[in-house]
Amino acid sequence: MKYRQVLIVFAILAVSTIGVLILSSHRSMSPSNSSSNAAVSTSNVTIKNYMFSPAAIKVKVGTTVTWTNQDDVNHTVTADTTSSLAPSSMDIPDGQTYQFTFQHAGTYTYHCFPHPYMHGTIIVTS
Ligand SMILES: [Cu+2]
Repeated sequence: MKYRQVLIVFAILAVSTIGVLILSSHRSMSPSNSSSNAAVSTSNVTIKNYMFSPAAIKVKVGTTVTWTNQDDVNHTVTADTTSSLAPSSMDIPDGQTYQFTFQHAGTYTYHCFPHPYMHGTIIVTS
């Protein structure tokens, strides 16, 4: 009877130890998984190889974001929704920059007018 109780306690300990190990391994995996999708805290976006990099950034209200074109073709920063509160550049030639100051919190998605497959997102928080 005593031996059986010890066995049961041992079994419970073993199961809970395995459970903790599984949980902790999942927890250690999640940061690397989420960071690949998460918006980067920066106010600088590089345009290179027909991509906005980082594609998704996050800034505080009042931040001026600078886009720098490093391709030898013109790109634009054109908000998906037309609004005076959202960025809308003219052509940005190679080596030139465009700046926009975000005055309102929100999520701003944008693209490049000549290359609509180029996409970017700015998450502005108060
Ligand atoms: Cu472009």
